[in-house]
Amino acid sequence: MLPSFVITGFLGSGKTTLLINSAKKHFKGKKVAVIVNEFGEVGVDGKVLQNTYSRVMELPEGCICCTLHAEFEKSLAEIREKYNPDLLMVETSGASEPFPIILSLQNLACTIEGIICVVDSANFYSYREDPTALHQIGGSNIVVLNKIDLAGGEVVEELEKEIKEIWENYRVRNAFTGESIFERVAVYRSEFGNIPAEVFSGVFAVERVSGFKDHSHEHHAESEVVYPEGGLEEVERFLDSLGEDVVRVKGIVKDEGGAYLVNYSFGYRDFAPLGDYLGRSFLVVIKRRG
Ligand SMILES: Nc1nc2c(ncn2[C@@H]2O[C@H](COP(=O)(O)OP(=O)(O)OP(=O)(O)O)[C@@H](O)[C@H]2O)c(=O)[nH]1
Ligand SMILES: [Mg+2]
Repeated sequence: MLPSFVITGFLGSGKTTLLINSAKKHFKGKKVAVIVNEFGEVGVDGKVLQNTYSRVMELPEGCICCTLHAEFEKSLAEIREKYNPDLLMVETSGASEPFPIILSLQNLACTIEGIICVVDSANFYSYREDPTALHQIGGSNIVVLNKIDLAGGEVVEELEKEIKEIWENYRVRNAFTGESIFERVAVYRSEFGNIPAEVFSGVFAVERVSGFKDHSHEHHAESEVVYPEGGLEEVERFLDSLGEDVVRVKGIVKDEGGAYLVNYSFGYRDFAPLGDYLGRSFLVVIKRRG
């Protein structure tokens, strides 16, 4: 059996950042494979994670929780065969729900060591009505309140209470017994996804689940790709011009000094230097659907 963790959470909440920081802190000397599924037809996270993990598989466009089952299973089989990892991390797209992936993983002889939902503490109040966001929390047994550096202490306090209420209302239950399928749940607070080693120690392993009633869901976001011709200055102007319906922009843009990873979520922007990149500059723009 291959131990696995699933990382879920709203667009831009800090899932990839958590994966990068966990590799540095907790996975030294371990063979860790990563599968990442992104919303939008061009993948960004795979390119970023490749600098940290030696085996990364990207599943772009389409959602592993509805249309990409077969692809997901194929990727997993390939990774196991070629790399024989000690541990698997799956980053799901910010627009998908964790539970169908849990069922797939189980069917593919993986144990579920934890389902981590990353919450953007600074912006939760602007996406808390989104049903996908609620199911992501209810379908997880570890919630990480991330970006606490951008949120006030009181807000984080309130948020923790609210997460526990959501857990009560949305927690995944066994369809026959009505019992929660999670034996242990916990809330952590973090900056840049830095969470303690105990999260990865096995204490949050989820029992094999069966009898779960799947529910259909819709995606409440849509994406497009734009190709900037200029450098970061042009990107700045583009970001300034965005409407409120845009919740996330990410991409790789070439400038005089080299390539940059561009991140924008809820008005915050960040340009981080990114080693070699020979492709064309692009930005994936994700909007709320009407
Ligand atoms: N200030 C602050 N910024 C953060 C923190 N965690 C992540 N970020 C920034 O938030 C942006 C988005 O982070 P990602 O890790 O790419 O988020 P994600 O959830 O993987 O995003 P998607 O895969 O697009 O859904 C990046 O610019 C990060 O540097 C944090 O704790 N504090
Ligand atoms: Mg990501």
